[in-house]
Amino acid sequence: MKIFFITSNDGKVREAKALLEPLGVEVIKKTIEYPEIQAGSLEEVVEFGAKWLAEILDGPFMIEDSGLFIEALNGFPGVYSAYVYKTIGLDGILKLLSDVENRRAYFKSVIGYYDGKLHIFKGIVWGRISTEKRGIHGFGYDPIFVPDGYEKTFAEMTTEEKNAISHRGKALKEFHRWLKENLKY
Ligand code: ITT
Repeated sequence: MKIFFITSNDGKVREAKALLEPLGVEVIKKTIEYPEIQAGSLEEVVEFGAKWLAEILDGPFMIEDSGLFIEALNGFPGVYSAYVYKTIGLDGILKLLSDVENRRAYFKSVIGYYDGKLHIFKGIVWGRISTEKRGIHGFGYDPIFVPDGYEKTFAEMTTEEKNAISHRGKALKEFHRWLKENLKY
C-alpha cells in the first residue's frame, strides 16, 4: 500500500521509509504547507493540521509533529522545537544548559493518519543532552541527544539504529500495527 506523508522534512521521510518500506508500505513525500498552530501540545498541532489538510486533500494521508522536551527548562523547546532550532539552534540550547547538571530530556513524536477519521500514534524516547555536538547523521537536534542506555548521540547512529529506539520509530511501529490490523493490506 501507499501512504502520502505531508511534510517538508526529508529526515522524517527517510526514517519513515526505512521502517515502513521493508514492511510493504510505500511512503510518498508531499510538501504542502499547513498551519502549525501555537498550541500547548503536539497532539493539538496534529489535530488542527490534519483537519485543515482534510479539507483540501482527497485520499488518506499522514502528518507528524515532534519535539524535544528538556526537563531543566520545564519542557522547552517542546512545541516550539522547529522555531528554536531555526533561531538559537543547537549552540543556543547547549549555552542554555552550560551550567545545568540535570540534562534529562525526551523526544516525542505524534503521527496523525487521516482516512475520513483521525487516528493518532505516539512515541517517546528519554535520554540526555550531550555537552557538545557529535555525529553527522540524522537531522535537527540529533547531534546533541544521547538516548538512555547509549553513549552515542542519535547523529552517530544509522537510520536503522535510531529507528529501533527513537520516538518516531515507536510511533511508526504502532502506526504499522494499526494498518495491518485495520486495512489488512
Ligand atoms: P514538518 O514539515 O513535518 O512540520 P518540521 O521540520 O517543521 O517538519 P516539526 O514541526 O515536527 O518538524 O518540528 C520538529 C522540530 O524538532 C524540527 O525542527 C526538528 O529539528 C526537531 N526534531 C523532531 N524530531 C527529531 C528527531 O528525530 N531528531 C532530531 N530533531 C528532531
